[in-house]
Amino acid sequence: MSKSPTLGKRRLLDKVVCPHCWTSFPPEDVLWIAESPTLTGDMKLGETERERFLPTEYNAQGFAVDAQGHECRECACPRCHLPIPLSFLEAPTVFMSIVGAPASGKSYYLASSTWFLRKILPQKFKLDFSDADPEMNRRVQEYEALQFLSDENQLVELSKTEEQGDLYNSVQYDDQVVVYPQPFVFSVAPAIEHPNRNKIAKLARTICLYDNAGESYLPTRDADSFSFPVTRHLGQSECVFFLFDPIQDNRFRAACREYSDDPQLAETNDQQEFRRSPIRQETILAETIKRVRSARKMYANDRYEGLFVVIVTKLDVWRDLLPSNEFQKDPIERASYNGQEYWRLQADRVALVSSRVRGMLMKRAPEFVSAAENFAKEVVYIPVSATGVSPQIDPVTNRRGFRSKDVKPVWIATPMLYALSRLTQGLVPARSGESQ
Ligand SMILES: Nc1nc2c(ncn2[C@@H]2O[C@H](COP(=O)(O)OP(=O)(O)OP(=O)(O)O)[C@@H](O)[C@H]2O)c(=O)[nH]1
Ligand SMILES: [Mg+2]
Repeated sequence: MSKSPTLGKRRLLDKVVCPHCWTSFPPEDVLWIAESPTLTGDMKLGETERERFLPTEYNAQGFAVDAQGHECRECACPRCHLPIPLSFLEAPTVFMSIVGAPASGKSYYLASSTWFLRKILPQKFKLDFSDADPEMNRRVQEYEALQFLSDENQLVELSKTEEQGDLYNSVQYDDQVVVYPQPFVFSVAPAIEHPNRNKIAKLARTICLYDNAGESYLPTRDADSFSFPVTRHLGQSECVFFLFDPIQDNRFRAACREYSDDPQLAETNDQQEFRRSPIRQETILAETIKRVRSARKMYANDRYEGLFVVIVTKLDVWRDLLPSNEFQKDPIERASYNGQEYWRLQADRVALVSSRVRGMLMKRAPEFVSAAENFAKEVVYIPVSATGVSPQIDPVTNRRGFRSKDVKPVWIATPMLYALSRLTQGLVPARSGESQ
């Protein structure tokens, strides 16, 4: 038995950031979760949770051994005691936040994009893209299964993300309870066939994403607080995906009605029916900017150094507002280098579409564009449709939903491919204008 916390031959990072409470700590401080069923009870998480402990013994593979002699496989944060996948100790984490108004399409975007990334990344980019912890990602998997694997004739709808419930974890600190949002965690690394497979230790990343209820981004006092820090991942995020839904904006709605009969465009004063908030999306952007600034302790004139991606959702409804026929295919292509074929992102095509979408937003929501660009150094506008079609209404039950056979997302993997190409090195190659 060894006494070293090196996790066998694995190379550990110098610093780990907890995906729950965002505390950073050296990997040797990580707690382990007892494997033995008799070792239960944790002062922060309750009596039914398995014991957390700082090990004194490790086996030859580098796994901690609990007081009953069982090999442990799971780690926990030394501050909040919530579980941390081992990949957080090994591969640098890229934090990303999905932000937007209620019903702007965040959960549909998340489900469709992860579903397609699970295909495109291995098939085209020769990358492994997997759940860093399937238990933590259970909700995303449920969304994906509902959207893509349901009975093809049945109308299904993803439910609204709640502000409480099983997407949150409560931690007891002395006399204070703090509620954290559930992170979704993915590992991305070069697969066997990837030309840089030998650099896996350098290139592998852990991706940590959050999907809040839109209400948590509204400028109200109890949306986010010390004991309910549900959007404080913004302080860590290297990439903010801000979802702008044109059909929630009156300046777009009238124009969209000329081209689409999506029920979300119906003239109804019943905000509840389509879960729309009366608070405008520019206000939500302003509140997000305020929170990022405060979480990152930025000065008034500092600009956000991360990537700010405005994802303009529900493209199937407003596509005719763009003078563009760019969306038949994903912006990726096959290329070759030294006789070896590979796939790359057509970043120049994304930039062209971004400038068209920016022009469209500038015409109808100029204050949104100017606030985003004043805040972040790099802003890109990427249109997507998570479904490719409008929701249908079941004549019998009057419920809305989509049939899995109709769902054909458009450009859905583009925001993440773009983010990976900008924020990681060597994982997703990109064609810029010069390298054609
Ligand atoms: N036409 C069209 N409708 C969409 C699309 N994506 C989502 N919707 C509709 O928009 C509604 C809201 O989408 P959600 O993904 O649940 O919105 P959200 O931002 O997660 O909302 P909250 O969880 O309340 O914050 C859905 O019920 C769908 O009917 C799309 O790509 N096209
Ligand atoms: Mg949601």
